[in-house]
Amino acid sequence: MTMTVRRLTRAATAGLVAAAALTAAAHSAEAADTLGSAAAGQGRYFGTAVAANHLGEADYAATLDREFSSVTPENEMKWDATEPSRGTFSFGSADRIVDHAQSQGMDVRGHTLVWHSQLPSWVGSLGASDLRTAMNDHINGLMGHYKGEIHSWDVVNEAFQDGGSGARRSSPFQDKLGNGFIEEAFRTARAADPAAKLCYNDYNTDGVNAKSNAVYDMVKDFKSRGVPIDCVGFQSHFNSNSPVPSDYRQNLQRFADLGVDVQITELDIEGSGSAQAADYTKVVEACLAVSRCTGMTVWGVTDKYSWRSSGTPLLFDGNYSEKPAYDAVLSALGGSGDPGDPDDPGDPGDGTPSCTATYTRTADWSSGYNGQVTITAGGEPISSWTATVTLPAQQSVSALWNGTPTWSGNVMTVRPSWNGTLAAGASTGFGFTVAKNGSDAAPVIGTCTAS
Ligand code: 9MR
Repeated sequence: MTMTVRRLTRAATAGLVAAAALTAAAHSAEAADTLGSAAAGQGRYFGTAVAANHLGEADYAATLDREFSSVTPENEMKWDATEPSRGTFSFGSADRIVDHAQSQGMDVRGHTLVWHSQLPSWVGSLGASDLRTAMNDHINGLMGHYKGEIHSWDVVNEAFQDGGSGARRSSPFQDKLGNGFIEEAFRTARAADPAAKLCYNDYNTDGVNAKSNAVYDMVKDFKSRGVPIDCVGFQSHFNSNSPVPSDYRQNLQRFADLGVDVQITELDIEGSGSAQAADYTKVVEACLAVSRCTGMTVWGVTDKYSWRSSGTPLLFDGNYSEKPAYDAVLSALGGSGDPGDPDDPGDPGDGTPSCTATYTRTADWSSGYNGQVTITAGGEPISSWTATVTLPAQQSVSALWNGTPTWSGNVMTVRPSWNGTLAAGASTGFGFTVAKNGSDAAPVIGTCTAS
């Protein structure tokens, strides 16, 4: 796929995008019983980070589509994913997310154009003049491809050091181009897509501290000199070492007072139960108290795929059940969902047997591999389950244990052998051995259904 062709294709679908957005707006007026619709009632978006490789999982997509009004590709728009070698752009995974979001009428946050991490090594090896050209080419390549389709771009990410100094972080951009690289990136970005909001995004800037002071000074300077900047993103990754700051609202407000929007861009809070719920409430209330806080994004749909999965920092557990934190956020947004309401999808007691299926490759050798599918019951006990495994065409299964397979072409449907009955939230699984026959690709696991 060449960039030019895809750019034309994307522009040609703009009419469809507008139509989808209208559908979503109509939907949100109906009932404020999801995060997205409740936030819309407050004039805000409520988004999540999304990974393209989970969009095929039915429960993941159903939760995403039901609850969220904005998405941020978690990794798919980063430099290593989009320009792995100089001048060769690859947009496949990012396009899948953007297409999915548009089909659901969701906004898209672009993340991220200039960042020291997930940066291919070729960038770091360029001399200053080449690096400047490469940075601007990268911004133009991404923003051109998605022109008119991105609500806000994180133009520059994490350019300041942690700790007390408020200094710039060392990176190829900082070290070779100096402080001016941020300004240059924003100017290039404005010209590339004048409709997109241009954000600076960082972490540990959520309260008033040396690092947020340094970002504040930069934004103030940009505003006074007419450097184009529209928004500041506060990542908001919280845990016991880095709790929700007591001056969070005050910090958001002082940035807003500079004349930029503020957004909570990567929210997650490690913990569980009512303590986690109370922390989420603080965050939502802080955003709602600042009129220029235009929206919130949590950094993932479900705890099981979080970058900090052991800290269970998100709103849905590994079975896509709503956690107390979910109910707290919905309620803080003024939503009408009832905590633990058995009629709410995903709440325990909703009377609907459900399950999820997750896959791992447990052993690997040159001619084959072992796969394991873990089946986990949702909020109700179940007496049986069915999962599908679609194998790449060349591959064949030579053994299967703890399950009973039936075949249709290369799709293997697996039902329990002895292990159909599961308590709510309990897990079992089946395993299988695959002959690769020249293909090392992973199988695709379909929706788990339960009775
Ligand atoms: O969640 C992302 C994870 O899947 C990646 O492995 C990681 C690699 O750097 O990046 C994570 O997302 C980061 C985001 O892009 C920028 N802010 C911090 C996020 C958490 O590390």
